[in-house]
Amino acid sequence: MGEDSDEDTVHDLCDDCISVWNPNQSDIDHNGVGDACDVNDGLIYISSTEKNKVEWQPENGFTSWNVYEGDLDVLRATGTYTQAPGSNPLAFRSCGVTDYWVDDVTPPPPGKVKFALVTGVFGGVESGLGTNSAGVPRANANPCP
Ligand SMILES: [Ca+2]
Ligand SMILES: [Ca+2]
Ligand SMILES: [Ca+2]
Repeated sequence: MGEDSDEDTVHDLCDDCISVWNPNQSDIDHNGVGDACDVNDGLIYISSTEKNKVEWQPENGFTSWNVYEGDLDVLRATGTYTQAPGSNPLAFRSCGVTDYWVDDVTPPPPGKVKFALVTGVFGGVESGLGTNSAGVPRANANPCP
């Protein structure tokens, strides 16, 4: 049996990202490099599974990052991915971040689910929020200034 360095149940010889736990092996641009490792696919992969931190990969081509956090129930009810800060207890926005993480100071209370989306910024131009499950670009209703 082969070695499985990151213990994601996919042996190193088959793993498209040997050093990062990615059991689903997703590879959005089908280049053989898994989304969890690929910093050239335009997808800003959120890697953190920690409770009080949002962490993402340093995707190439951006100099800063905007982080949008929100209440999943509000997203389901309204379709709003970027919820105005203060509009609900879980809505939060971090703009112009130059690290690859933000501390998440407002973890959700029991029974609530919080989500985070990260965009990249280069030359004053912000990337999109990706697409929804139907392939439609997510709208940014409350972008960072
Ligand atoms: Ca892996
Ligand atoms: Ca890839
Ligand atoms: Ca990427």
